Amino acid sequence: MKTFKVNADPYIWPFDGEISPERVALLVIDMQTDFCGKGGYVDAMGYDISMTRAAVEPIRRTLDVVRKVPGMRVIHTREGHRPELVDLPANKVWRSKNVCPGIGEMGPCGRILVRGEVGWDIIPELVPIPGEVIIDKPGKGSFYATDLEHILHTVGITHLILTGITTDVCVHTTMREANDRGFECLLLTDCTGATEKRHHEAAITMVSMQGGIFGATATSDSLINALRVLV
Ligand code: C5J
Repeated sequence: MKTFKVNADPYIWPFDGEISPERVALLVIDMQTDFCGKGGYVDAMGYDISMTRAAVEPIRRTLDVVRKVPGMRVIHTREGHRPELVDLPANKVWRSKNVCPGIGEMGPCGRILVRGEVGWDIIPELVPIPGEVIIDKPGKGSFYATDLEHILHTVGITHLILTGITTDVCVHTTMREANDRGFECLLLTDCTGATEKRHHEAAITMVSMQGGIFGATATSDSLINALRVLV
């Protein structure tokens, strides 16, 4: 059985030596038009989408390699709400309406963060391929109100490699949820992005404090180099 390990910070990942790819999933979090596309939610709020788009090419290169590794899984997530908005908490509507446009309202790419709308879907560059799991989540964390944990346990995944957007919100929330559940996590720093550079950097720094409180961080090149022995 072939295994791998990654040069990471603050320790060589994973903590338990080498890992077999069958026990690892690459998580691609919320690479949706609403978070990184023209006319999407983040664009409509007035943020510079080059910050979140910076993750697109590194994720694409990482996917190219991971998809060739026998046994290693890819799982995508999408943040969004049912068209009836029955899963959209009142405080989330209130907050989003204050910065405009509100979640559930019409924008250039359809209703903001509503399932089935153009803006809610994954961007064409990173579209999932057959066999890859897609998790639809109503919140920031990928575990909250989804069957992600059940799926990971069922297929024997114990280690997660996290990519996607945004570093400080959905990626960090997911990493914290995963770490609390005992999943060993690695965050790929160039495969994430946030609406503000200082928040992106702070979120990365936070992972490795206290000896790796939420796991470890590495670049996509470090992972790709480590995977070369497997492809
Ligand atoms: C946000 C996310 N930022 N995917 N969602 O609202 O990080």
